[in-house]
Amino acid sequence: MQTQDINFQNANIRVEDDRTGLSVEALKRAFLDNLFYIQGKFPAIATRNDYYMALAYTVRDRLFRRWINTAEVYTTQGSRTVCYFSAEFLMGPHLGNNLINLGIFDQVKQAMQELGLDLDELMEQEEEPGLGNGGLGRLAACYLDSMATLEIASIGYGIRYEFGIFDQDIRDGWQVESTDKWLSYGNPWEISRPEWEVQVKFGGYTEAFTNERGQYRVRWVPDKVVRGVPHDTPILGYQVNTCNTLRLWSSEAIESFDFTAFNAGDYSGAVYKKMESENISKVLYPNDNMTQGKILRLEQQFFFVSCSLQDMIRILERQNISLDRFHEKFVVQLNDTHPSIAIAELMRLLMDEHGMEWDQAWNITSKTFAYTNHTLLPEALERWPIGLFGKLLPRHLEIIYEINSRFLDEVRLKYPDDIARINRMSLIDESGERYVRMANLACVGSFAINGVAALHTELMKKDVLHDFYELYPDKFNNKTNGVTPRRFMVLSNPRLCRLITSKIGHTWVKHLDELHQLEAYVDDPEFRAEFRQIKQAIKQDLAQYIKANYGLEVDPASMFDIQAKRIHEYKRQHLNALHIITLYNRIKANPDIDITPRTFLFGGKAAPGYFLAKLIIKFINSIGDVVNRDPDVRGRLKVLFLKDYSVKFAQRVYPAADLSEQISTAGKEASGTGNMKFAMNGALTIGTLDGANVEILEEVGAENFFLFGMTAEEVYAKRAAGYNPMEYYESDPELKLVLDRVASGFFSHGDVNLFKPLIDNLLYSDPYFLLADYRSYVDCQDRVSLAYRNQDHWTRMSILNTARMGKFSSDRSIQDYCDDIWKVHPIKIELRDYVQGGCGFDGSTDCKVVF
Ligand code: 26W
Repeated sequence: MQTQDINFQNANIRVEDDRTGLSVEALKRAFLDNLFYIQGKFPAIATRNDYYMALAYTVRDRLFRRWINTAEVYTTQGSRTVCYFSAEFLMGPHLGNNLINLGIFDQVKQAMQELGLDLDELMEQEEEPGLGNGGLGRLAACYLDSMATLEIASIGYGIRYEFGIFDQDIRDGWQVESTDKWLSYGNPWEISRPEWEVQVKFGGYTEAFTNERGQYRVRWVPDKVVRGVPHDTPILGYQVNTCNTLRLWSSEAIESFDFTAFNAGDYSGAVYKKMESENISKVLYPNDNMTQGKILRLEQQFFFVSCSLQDMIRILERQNISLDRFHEKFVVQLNDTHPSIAIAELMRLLMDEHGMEWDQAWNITSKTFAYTNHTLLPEALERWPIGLFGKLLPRHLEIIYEINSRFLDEVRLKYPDDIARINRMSLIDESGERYVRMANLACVGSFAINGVAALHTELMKKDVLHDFYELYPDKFNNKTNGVTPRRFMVLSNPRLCRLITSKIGHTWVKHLDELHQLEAYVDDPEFRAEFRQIKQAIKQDLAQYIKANYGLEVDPASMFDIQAKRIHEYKRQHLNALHIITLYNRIKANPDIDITPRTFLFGGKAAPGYFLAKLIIKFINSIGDVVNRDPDVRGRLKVLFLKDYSVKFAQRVYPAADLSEQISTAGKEASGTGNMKFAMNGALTIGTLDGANVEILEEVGAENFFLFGMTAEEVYAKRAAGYNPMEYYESDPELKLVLDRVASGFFSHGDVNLFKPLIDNLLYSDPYFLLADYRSYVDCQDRVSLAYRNQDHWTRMSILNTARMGKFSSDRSIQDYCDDIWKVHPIKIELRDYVQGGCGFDGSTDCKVVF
């Protein structure tokens, strides 16, 4: 770069004004500049997307200054960096969030208005990166926001899927999937860094040899090598200058064509190899809580983990820090077991590529990783058939065998002759076909293991990871999940936030506990009225959206009863459906019955291969078809399935809810995070004692929460005693009528077969105890209906929910991770002036920026 030629003095003025200036004038100028010089358009012919892109680049410039600044400080000050390894990051749209965190939302709104544009419309234009399925991916995104806000040096490492979670359409009541082409208009928020690409090996074989110093070594001879190219997205904290990095890897072929094959005339063979390499980061697996055992999935996991660890080693080398100190400079948080192959890969890198001996490599590795468990469902526990694993990762299988043999010696020492225990704890499942157990690997290779809510951590210790808890009790800890109030309050619910700020000031956004101060206003009728009017106005907006997009009239005065989350039997959307039919039956039996009007809204995707989940969607839509049209109902009940639930849409839904449905079978939902987002926005929860519901109940008080259903212990006991759902069917006439109506074809145009799999499942096995919880649920819903009739009291409860949700900020979660697991501290980033200050360009400092 010809840096000497730059006239710094003049450049400085320009940089300040058009690239970094935050005034309305500077923003307008920069926006038009970007429209001309990046989009190549003038206003008369620019599309809405051109405007969105021009604005995105305008905002990006403001991020870059802070990003470079942050990278420089991290490089020169050498701090411990948290590396968050996750196969999913469900970031949601970037534009609005960056405006909030930069503190320029109002300025940009005004700038756009002065140019005749509407900021809301431009934000609507953004195609969100749906690089995750649900809770786990969204949690990773909230945690990046909080780490930056708390000024913690961190990198999010993951996969840049070309196609994220599928788009969902509903046709004839059924879910129909189509590919998510989020990159088709380009992505202004990322910057690719081909100069930092790495290579990743797959397959082949290993061979032992003795090196020149007479040491035993192993060499891995792969049969496939692919390139990993990093794509970086800046992650700015709220009202700080810390701007961290989300680094996502995309896979590419080593050579565009395999020229040996090409020259030999095998053109299609050569092209095939390229395609195969690029397949690795092609598409997100759309399963949530269900393993599929596909080789491509293991390739994805190994690919991003290997890229990331090599990247971390490169960063250390550039800083001239010895690899012996890897664990001092980095801590890696494993977001579930999906990245747990990292434990074997770090061992391999340290030993085979960097010449370390086993003991030293293990010392480093076992001080580097911490593991978060996100699910107790047995079908979600990852295990790979040995044959498949060894074929793809022959060297890692050897390393895992060695870790296992040393580990089992330790177990034997503590529990001599306890063969059953040794079999359970082995990294290899040998009870039938042999498998590698990824959770066991994660437990052995990590210095900390945590669950995501108090109840979940207890159940984890009691059940799935019990043996590991007995062996390593000190490794176990709880870190209750949290969500970012920036996206899920400030951005999504500006009206409520203005009201809150008018009463208690603005610092609550960073210190969510301060919401407690709202309790002082709960008896103030004016405050209650304002609070209620805001909810009403938001419901009105959603009603309008529904009318425009679905042609359905819903009454904003009715109770908005919402269940929005992945569709899964354990989450029991069908229990909610049974309640709707119950109310419908009551109306049919007595058309003049006094029923609290409700609008039932559902949203969520089903895994494409999950038959019953897809049937539940059809079931809800079929109920809607009947209920919404029945003149007897006279608009008192409305049922709607909102298609293509996403982060963007979630932001619209949470603030509009009166009632939040958190009705999973106790013991099944690890935490839940939607439950927190609803409650923060003043929805009341109807829920079981499951996941974080337990802690929400504890915070808001039993009088402000609608609790029903069996406890986890009661569920276990009932299962152990032999559960017979038929008994409930026989003994509860209201329940019987509901199921009989469905079975009779009432909701399926007389087709008695359509919902038979669902009904049979409930009557003959009911693995999630819907029938056992039905009565308690319906009675509780009756209490909800009654409570809603006293709007003043309802609002009071609603305010207390918002006021008492401080614990569930992801800032609190991240602070706990920092204190108890990562042992890291904030690093203040002072904004400095690059052009005048130097940063190596003009020789005034000797820093090297390596991020
Ligand atoms: C390998 C297939 C697979 C895919 C995703 C297995 C498991 C998963 C995730 C762990 C599922 C998931 O998202 N779990 C959710 O994690 C949230 C964040 O901790 C919790 O709030 C939810 O309760 C939990 O279901």
